[in-house]
Amino acid sequence: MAHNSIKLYASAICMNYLDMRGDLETLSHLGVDRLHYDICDSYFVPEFGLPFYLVNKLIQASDIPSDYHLMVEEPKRIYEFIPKEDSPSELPRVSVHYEACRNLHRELVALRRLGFSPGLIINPATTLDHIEYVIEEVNQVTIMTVNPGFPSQKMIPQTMKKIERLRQWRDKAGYDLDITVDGNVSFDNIPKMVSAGATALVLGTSGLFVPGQPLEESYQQLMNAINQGTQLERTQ
Ligand code: S6P
Ligand code: MG
Repeated sequence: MAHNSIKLYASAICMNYLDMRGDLETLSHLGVDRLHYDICDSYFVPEFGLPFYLVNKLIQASDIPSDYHLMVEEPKRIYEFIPKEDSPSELPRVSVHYEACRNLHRELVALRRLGFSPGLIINPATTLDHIEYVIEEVNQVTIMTVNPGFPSQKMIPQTMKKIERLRQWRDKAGYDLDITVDGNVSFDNIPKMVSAGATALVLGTSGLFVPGQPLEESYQQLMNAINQGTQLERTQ
């Protein structure tokens, strides 16, 4: 579902672990576009993320398309564990980090060959120049607005410039790709992110799964923040 044409990805690692089925039903009802799965190897980032046995359960229990964020060194080692979904309305999107791949082009081509929609993610310190020669292989570029690894961090302000530049580059070249932001996508930061040119938002503890607050209430705040962003003049 388009929300003012901004896509919403709910970050599964931030769900209520004691009522995941309830959260899934609400997210489905709210019409989120994808469930975002943080997969970690405790090496690229010092965390373990979501195990595939839990991811499989969530996939079986809902028909929300997937968005995998592989925070994993040499991610081709784990492609075989990514669940093959039955007749998904959208191909599962699988994104790898520029910083984690020795042969990035080969990894991205392999993802498409395996039936996934390939995506690429860059860390706050990585410039856009690094992805110039592979951008046409992907359906999504994710700008990390925090360093990867954990929810509940503070957005790094310099990353806003990168969203703007990527949007200008995409529009000028006519690339058909999602510009996604991940990290502290909060009600306060969303207007800036949307006006900078983001087309998809990864929503965690600061923009959807706000502790102690029902998802429906967060969703209303989220819609207001997106509307604010779309009404602001596009930043240059
Ligand atoms: C961070 C991870 C994210 C978080 C999510 C947290 O390493 O890639 O996907 O799970 O963004 O959101 P928040 O609002 O707590 O920063
Ligand atoms: Mg993530």
